[in-house]
Amino acid sequence: MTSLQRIVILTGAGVSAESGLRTFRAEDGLWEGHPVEEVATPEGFARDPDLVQRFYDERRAQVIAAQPNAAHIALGRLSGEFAGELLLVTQNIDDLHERGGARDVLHMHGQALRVWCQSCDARHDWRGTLRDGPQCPSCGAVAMRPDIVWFGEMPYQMERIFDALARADLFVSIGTSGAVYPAAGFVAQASQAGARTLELNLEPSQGSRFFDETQLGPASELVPAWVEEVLGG
Ligand code: BV8
Ligand code: ZN
Repeated sequence: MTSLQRIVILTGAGVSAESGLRTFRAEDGLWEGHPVEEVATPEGFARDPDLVQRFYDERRAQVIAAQPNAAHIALGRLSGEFAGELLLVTQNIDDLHERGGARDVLHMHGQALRVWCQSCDARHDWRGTLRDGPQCPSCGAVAMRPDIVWFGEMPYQMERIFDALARADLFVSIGTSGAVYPAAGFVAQASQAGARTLELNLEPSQGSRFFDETQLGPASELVPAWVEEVLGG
């Protein structure tokens, strides 16, 4: 696999499923009884800020309690040992890639362990709760929300992602249903730019037809084997 110079990886909730963090579309599309789009939208936050703050307080605690699994650890190894260029983009808001050893992870949908002050625009690492209206460490206002990209909001660092997709030799999608855009469109962009495309997923995704190759199985098995292959055994 030494011909590989530039890899872009996109991960979704499936890579953290075996760490006990729930995926989005496994059950009836509800989250603790709420349609995801209801609690993960600016309108939902405006309508019922307390509900949304509690929803993310709960997610933050779950992320802190979770442990990285073999897939996160294998990607951490790749991040450290791959001689070419690697961009690891995740849709996940957990920090399990980082705790698995990955460096420079691009969280296109934000992070559970960060908050964003709507008064002074500062962002802070945050492991506590927001339900009790804590003051912003920078400006003292009680105006912090989760630093998470909700439906209808622009994902982070899209230019950087598009540039990497345009130059990639290989695009790998791991543990995502291909249901949410713009992430779901990355495979088509990579393919049009001439990259080979590989999907590692428990079941076929909505975009499986766009991939050159799809391997079906749990990430904790498929990802370590694939990393081993890339790093030349
Ligand atoms: C934007 C943070 C525009 C919140 C998230 C109609 C058509 C097309 C698009 C739209 C449309 N209407 C609206 C849109 C746009 C919308 C969208 O795509 N909606 C969908 C529902 C149709 N997108 C947006 O709003 C995005 N923004 O478009 O902005 C814009 C333009 C200009 C100016 C301003 C704005 C923003 C989307 C981001 C929303 N935030 N997350 C939170 O986490 O609480 S999205 C959320 O769902 C996740 O972050 C994730 O990205 C996304 C998809 O979830 P997945 O990660 O794929 O997880 P899922 O459960 O779906 O699948 C898991 C997969 O893993 C499954 O395939 C399963 O088989 C597999 N699996 C399970 N276990 C394992 C496994 N695989 C391996 N091993 C296992 N063990
Ligand atoms: Zn502030």
